[in-house]
Amino acid sequence: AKPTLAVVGATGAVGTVMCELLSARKNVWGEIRLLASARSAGRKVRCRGEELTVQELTAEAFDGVDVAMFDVPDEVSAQWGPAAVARGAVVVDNSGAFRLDRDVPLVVPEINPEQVRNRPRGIIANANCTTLAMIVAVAPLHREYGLRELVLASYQAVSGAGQIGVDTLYDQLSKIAGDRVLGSRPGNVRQAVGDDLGPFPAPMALNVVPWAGSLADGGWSTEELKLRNESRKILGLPDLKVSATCVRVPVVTAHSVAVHAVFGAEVDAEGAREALRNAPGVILVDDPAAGEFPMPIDAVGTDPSWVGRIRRSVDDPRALDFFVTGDNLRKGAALNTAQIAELLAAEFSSR
Ligand code: 11C
Repeated sequence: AKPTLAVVGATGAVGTVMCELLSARKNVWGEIRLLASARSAGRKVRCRGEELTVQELTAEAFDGVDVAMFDVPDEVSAQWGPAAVARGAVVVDNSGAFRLDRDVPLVVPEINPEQVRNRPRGIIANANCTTLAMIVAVAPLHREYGLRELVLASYQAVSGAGQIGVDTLYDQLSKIAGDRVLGSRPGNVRQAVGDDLGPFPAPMALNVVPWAGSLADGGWSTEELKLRNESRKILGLPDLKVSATCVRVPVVTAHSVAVHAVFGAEVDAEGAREALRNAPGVILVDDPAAGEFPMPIDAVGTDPSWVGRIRRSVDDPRALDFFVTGDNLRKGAALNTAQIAELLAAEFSSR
């Protein structure tokens, strides 16, 4: 029989995309059970052509579940992930709760699919959306040239902060629409937007905010440290040097990253393009003369990471600079989770 799947957090921003993906991808699942907090229980959601009723998240709800995908905040995963395992499910968790646990593999199917079987806790982690967009493009270059260091600047969409982030940006845009003076005087935008900043520390409309996540030691943000720690774990490079600056921009969906990557060997831009042209999960969009760049407005709603602006550093023959954009709700979250879960479904079916 086909395995039973539970989707925990089915009504959130990522859960909604997950239901779209389950409708569009190969049908490898038997029953699909949608779970959410008591507040959302009873809602009807279309998934795989069926109208499913969202059930309340309880321990019993995992009875008979083979694979449970979690698209919920860290503390919800920390509590309910082990509860699902105790009921016999393998958990694929999209939160940050387990990513750096030694007994939990951090899997990107294009890079380290074999790690799926190495899951002593019964939990497999999905990386942060910014890490995922970037790492799919970095891994093939690492294989070609041997990565030593990453210097990153992100341009993160508001949907990374969930549906509340999206609603906040649209509300702010509607408040400022039509005013052609705003943005040219200090304080104007703050005044027009008002006090409702949603999940952000400053207005998002007509602005960029050099902050994502929460404050960690040394002035770093947790998001910046996730980029470092997760990249090291996924690539199996515990000593990789990574410096990141994470910035929120007024884009609805698709995170971008400007990457400066230093390798052990000399690089050339055409060789890098060739490696990326043949890489899974990557689309090369690199023709500045024709106005072709990787951009959120094109990458949104698509599966691959879009890569372009590939240049060899003028000052270091071992370094490449490039720009990558990926849909943070798809490859950055729901798609990668679905891909991992499908590896599990294949494993269960071959038993
Ligand atoms: C953001 N990347 O854009 C974050 C959201 O660790 O899964 C995802 C946080 C995480 O705000």
